[in-house]
Amino acid sequence: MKQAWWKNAVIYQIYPRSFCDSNGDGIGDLQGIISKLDYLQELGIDAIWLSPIYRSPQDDNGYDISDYQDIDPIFGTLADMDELIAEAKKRNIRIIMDLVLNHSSDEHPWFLEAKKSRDNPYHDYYVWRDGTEGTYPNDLKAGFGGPAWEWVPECGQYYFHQFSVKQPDLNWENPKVREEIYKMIQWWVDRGVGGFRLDVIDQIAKEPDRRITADGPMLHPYLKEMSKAVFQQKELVTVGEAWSATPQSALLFSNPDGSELSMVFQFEHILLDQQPGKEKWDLAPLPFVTFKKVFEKWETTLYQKGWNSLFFENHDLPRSVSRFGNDGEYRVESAKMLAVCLHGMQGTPYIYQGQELGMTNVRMPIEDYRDIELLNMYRERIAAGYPEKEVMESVYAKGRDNARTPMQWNAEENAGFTSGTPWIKVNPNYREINAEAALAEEDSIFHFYQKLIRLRKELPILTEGSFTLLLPEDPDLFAYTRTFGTEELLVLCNFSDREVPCSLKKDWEAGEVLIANYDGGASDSLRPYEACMIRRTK
Ligand code: TEU
Ligand code: CA
Repeated sequence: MKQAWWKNAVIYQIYPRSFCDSNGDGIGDLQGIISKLDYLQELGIDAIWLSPIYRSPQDDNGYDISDYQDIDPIFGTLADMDELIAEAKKRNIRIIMDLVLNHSSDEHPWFLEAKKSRDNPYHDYYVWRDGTEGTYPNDLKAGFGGPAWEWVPECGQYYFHQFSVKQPDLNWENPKVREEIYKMIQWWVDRGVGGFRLDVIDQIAKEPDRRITADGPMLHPYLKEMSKAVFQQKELVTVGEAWSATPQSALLFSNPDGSELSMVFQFEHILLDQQPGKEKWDLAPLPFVTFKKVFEKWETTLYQKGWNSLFFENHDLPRSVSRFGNDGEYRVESAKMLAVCLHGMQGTPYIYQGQELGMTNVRMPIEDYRDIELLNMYRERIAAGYPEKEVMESVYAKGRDNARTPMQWNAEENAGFTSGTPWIKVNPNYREINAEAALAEEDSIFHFYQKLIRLRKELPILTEGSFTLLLPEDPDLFAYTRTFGTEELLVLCNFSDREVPCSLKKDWEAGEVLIANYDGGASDSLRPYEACMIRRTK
């Protein structure tokens, strides 16, 4: 059987609002993306995951959809979308759409009908519970703060929302909802899209009365039904976002028989640098040894029985160079080291826009932030008496806007992102960190990523090889091997800003260095954030 194309693919995520603005209104758009396709082709990626561009009131930057079959005017038109799909195709790039199926916008026609009365034909498209005003059905909380229930006087009922009040949860128990969704997905497949990323897919099968939000009993049956209805055609790739995923559930999600999805995004490595049992805003240092063991667990459990997706960044997360590397003195070295660490593993790697430039977190006054999650948290914590300084430290470390400042294209005003006023401020470091500078420099992070992507195409061991963690207890080094037939690959990464002794390099002296972020150097130590990949034959 032919290997699925996405097994040695690298996928690039675009957050359209912040990528490239073609018409000066300060918001990135589809024509802006089209104008940068050559850049992406040069990087070498196989597919683009587009964060939502559907019609939306933009309460949560497009993750609140009011028409699944239209493009929001701020991003362009359906004709622009067709053009993007066609232009990408010319460059062998597939377009992956972001499907938000757990909830819609409260401005979606279904919801506008549903909230009119209990006997409206669309009422049952959403999740309602009886009650009296002021007494919530239960104490479930919404993702973006406050209760998960909102009162609608016309119905004398509450609707359920796991995210903002403007994101009512769809009722997957209703077969009509599922049918409408499959029809809509097929419509996009027919337009030529190459796959889908499924937003919070583990939350669709909720049972709020039993306080079940993620991973409900009906989740996998629904996924199997949807997969059969629309995903098993045209080599589509599907990746589910699943914060609740465990290696065991991932074996179901990514079963190689194709009965559910191609792969899931799991977040175990992302949830480590916070205080146990608390929120992401409650900061804690990264437990590095656990971090390595988490990857080991995922790499070994899914080997030949499932499929991993590999990522350090996305539009909800801080910049990896600031979070796991060093965004000061060793920014370039550590950005490359993180790339080697991730791209050496088995699974499909994802690059989030700007990661290939080593873009960093940002620090701004609170008025300059735009994210609903961050702003709600700020208000709640200040009201609860947290010191302002502490709240801002959480914002700087974990706020989603870290990833949403405009893409840095060049050293001109607003980083070349827009000729107008950007919807969110540009990171002031754009004069140094930008695509134009990276393209001009042979040793740039961009060219390093380009090489890693090429290696994945050339070396089957990167796609197929088994994973063995070395030096599991080492507090600074992340070292592992991949093995495939008679070939072996060593991946060696120093996560510290100090020179660290290491004998592995010497052991592998006879091997071929495939990629490294330093030249030469001692054979018995690794310099700050040094990383390399070495191949040998047994
Ligand atoms: O994110 C899922 C989600 O649970 C987020 O709220 C996540 O926990 C948070 O951003 C991390 O701090 C998805 C989308 O990726 C996100 O952008 C949306 O806001 C959310 O779903 C609602 O659709
Ligand atoms: Ca625009």
